[in-house]
Amino acid sequence: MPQTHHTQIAIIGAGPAGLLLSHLLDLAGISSIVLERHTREYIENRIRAGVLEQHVVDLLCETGLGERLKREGLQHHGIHLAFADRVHRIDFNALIGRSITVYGQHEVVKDLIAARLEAGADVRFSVGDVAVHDFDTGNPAVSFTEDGEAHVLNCDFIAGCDGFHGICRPSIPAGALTFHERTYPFGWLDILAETPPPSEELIYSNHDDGFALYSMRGPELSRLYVQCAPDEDIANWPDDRIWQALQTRLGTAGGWSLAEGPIIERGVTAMRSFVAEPMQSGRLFLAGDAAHIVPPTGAKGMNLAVADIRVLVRALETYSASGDEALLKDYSRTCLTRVWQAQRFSWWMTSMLHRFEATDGFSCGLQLAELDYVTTSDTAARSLAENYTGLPIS
Ligand code: FAS
Ligand code: PHB
Repeated sequence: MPQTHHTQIAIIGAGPAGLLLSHLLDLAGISSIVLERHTREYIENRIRAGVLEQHVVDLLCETGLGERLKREGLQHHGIHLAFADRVHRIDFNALIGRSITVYGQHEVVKDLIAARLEAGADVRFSVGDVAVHDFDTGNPAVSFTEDGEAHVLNCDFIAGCDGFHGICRPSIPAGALTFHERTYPFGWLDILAETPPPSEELIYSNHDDGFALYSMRGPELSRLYVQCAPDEDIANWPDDRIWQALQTRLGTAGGWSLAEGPIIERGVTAMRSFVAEPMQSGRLFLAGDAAHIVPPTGAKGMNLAVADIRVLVRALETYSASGDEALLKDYSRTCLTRVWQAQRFSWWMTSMLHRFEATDGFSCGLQLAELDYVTTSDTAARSLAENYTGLPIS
């Protein structure tokens, strides 16, 4: 017989979405259990996003998770665009008085897990066979195995925070969701290298050889990306080829230099835009990558997950306090407004900065005109700055 448990909110996935949901629900006096298939160690060392929008930093600081973020996060007031042997700085501060913070997603996850466990929360790692049931009824449940034992978790609602490859979205009956997707004819080869970044701020480079991004995780730790084939075999990229590509695509216009150093992590990420609509089915609510994916050029992935969680917490809090389901019913519509804005911005940054196979003379001209406009018109630069630092939270 499976062991049975009860909680108000069953949360599938201990990524930024699932852990932040559990944290904010706890602050609202709502119980939850988080089920994660990987080990704690694995998810705390999984290198992913690195840019936090202002509203995310504010939320983490306001809810007791800002201590290390404030100490180790790198606040940036601009980014650099390099193209056609020119460089231009988009000055967020001068344009809109806002900033971003560079702080690794895995650091946010570490802080969240530490805070959850310190609060005595029920976060279960290395669980298996997670399946969701009866979310079209008033009594949803989640079954899972732990140390070979079968368990059933009865709950009021299920939060599907299990990412793009999770089980929650595919559990929703076919036909109930509509999918909108765009794939890109390239990917990103990413490295983490023990070397100082070429600039204190991020550099986005549109180069004849392809896109490159120069980011960081600290003054001696660079996070670097080069455009590659979508199904690139990393074995085709020995260290010297990676460094050659990064040196070339950095160019000379910015007067920057990139010192080569030990590469401690590398990978290839495919690029896609994806939206599932609606983001809910009965008492199952999808949040973050479980519902939408953006190409990382706009640095929106993790920030969108946080924005979804804000909306879901407010709706669950209102329901738990008064039984009023209006905000729960409106969850998808509310989230999707911001999701589509982030999709537009991420597609625009990706289209403006990457080399497409079919880049003919005309689309090349358009790309340069786009870059020329955004670097010579304050109105256009302000729009980029507003979207990059994070559109106002409703
Ligand atoms: P996550 O994918 O982070 O978390 C989902 C969790 O659910 C995972 O821990 C997973 O193990 C767990 N899970 C899945 N199936 C399960 C099951 N059946 N049972 C139990 N648990 C299950 N964004 C950027 O802005 N910049 C970047 O550079 C960047 N790089 C990225 C690189 C990669 C390889 C990926 C995949 C994404 C990247 N992103 C980046 C986007 C990323 O930041 C996501 O938007 C963010 O992780 C979304 O957070 P979650 O929705 O919590 O999903
Ligand atoms: C990162 O630092 O990992 C990063 C920054 C900006 C992006 C994508 C990734 O657009």
